[in-house]
Amino acid sequence: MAVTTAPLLGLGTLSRLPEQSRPLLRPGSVPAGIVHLGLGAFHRAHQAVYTEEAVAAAGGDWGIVGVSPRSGAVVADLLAQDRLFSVTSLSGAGPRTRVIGALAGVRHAAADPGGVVALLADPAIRVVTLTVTEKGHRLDPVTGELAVDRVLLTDLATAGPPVTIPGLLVRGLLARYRADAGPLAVVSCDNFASNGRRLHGMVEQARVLVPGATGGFGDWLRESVTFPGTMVDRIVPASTPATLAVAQAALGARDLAAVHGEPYRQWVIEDRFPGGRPAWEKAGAVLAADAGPWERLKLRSLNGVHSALAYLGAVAGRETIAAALEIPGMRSALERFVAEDVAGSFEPPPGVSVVGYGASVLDRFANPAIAHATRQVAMDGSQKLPQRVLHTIVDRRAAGASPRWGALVVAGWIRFVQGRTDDGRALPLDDPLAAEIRDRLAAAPSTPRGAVEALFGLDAVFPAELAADETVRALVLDWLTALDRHGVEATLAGAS
Ligand code: CS2
Repeated sequence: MAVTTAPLLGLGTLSRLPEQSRPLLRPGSVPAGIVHLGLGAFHRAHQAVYTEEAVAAAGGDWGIVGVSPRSGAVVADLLAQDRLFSVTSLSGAGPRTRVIGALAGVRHAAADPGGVVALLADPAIRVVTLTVTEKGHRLDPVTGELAVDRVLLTDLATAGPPVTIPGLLVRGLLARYRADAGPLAVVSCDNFASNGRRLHGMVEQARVLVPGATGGFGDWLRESVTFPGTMVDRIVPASTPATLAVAQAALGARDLAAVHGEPYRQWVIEDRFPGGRPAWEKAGAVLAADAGPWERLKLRSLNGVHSALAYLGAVAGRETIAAALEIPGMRSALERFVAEDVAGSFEPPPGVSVVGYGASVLDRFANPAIAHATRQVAMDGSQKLPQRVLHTIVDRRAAGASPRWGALVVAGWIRFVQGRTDDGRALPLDDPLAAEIRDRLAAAPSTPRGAVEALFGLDAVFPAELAADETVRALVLDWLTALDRHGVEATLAGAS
């Protein structure tokens, strides 16, 4: 019997898709107005969805040109599918799949950096959005200073094709200035504190290393380019073969670029767009004068808790976030982290209860339909810990408090980077500072105190005043000693 292979998703299959799965826009029907750097799963399930709904509701030439900085695979898949891809929302109510038609184009920066620079100088482009991860910004997580290594220096100071995000962005902005192509908003959609201000700082620090990027260019940047801050939120695990299978079952077509996530989503955006923007508020986005309180709420009460579940869960041998949350004592420890440490560490947005928000976050993490790998969330801890956990600890210490539960998360991270589960299986360390972390641990006495001393010396992660804080050291050492002696499950079961 002949095996019929489902057709590949594309313009030719649109009419055969179930009504509820059809895109709101036809790719290519909306002229480009946005360049997005970082064509990963999160962008496809978040900004692209908001933008499609905004344009469908209020119009505007806001097609997205999606740029993949490194991977050519996603670009090839999207080109083969006429730039169409699907997003599946997963919940207890079952999967819901919709095809998104917001992409007006796709580019592979590594293959054509000059083309991306020219794109940023195109007057039709009035907004640039980025999801390039914390490490993609090449900023020191503690100071926010540009981490200028040999690769970045070469990329900025020589005339060769740019290979880094700072290189691409500054060269693109310089080309735009020289082409007098008009104002622009450059919007960070990554999870770090003051993301708009830090991205602005990255551009300012990088441009002084680029020949010709001073003088009038600096004035133009100040007058014509904004860097609105944002808070972005949707749980979107990496796609797996199961993601593609669910999409194919829903669409009757193969989608090589399918992504999946929870139904919930949120986007808070500082409304500073000199060249205009899509009506994202029509798709449910929140426009704010200052995204800061929302960022802190989300980074500390969601991402901080996510990291805690990732480290403690992975060490306890749990593969997913939902499974880690089921460890006896875990939910109450996280509720106390939010209530006793996070809630008092910052001023929340008006009318928002941090404890209430924290409870809703735990319900989202418990979503049985989402298999979010603890190891994925555990990646890049050295880049994530500062804004997710250490800022809470520093602010609580400044208020004279003892952030006991925040210290548990730090101890969990240390246990994780030691590289073994409680039952002795190896744990991967996917982190830009992996080599330094391993070297420091190897050079230290293999005791909890040795590990704390070794890692608190990482000034790219622990600010000096925190590293020297005896109260915090003692709290972390207490937890690490318990985790080391009794393991995660017994430690959480006994935590009170
Ligand atoms: C996660 C985030 O992988 C991670 O670090 O904590 O991607 C998280 O899922 C999103 O920020 C949720 O909005």
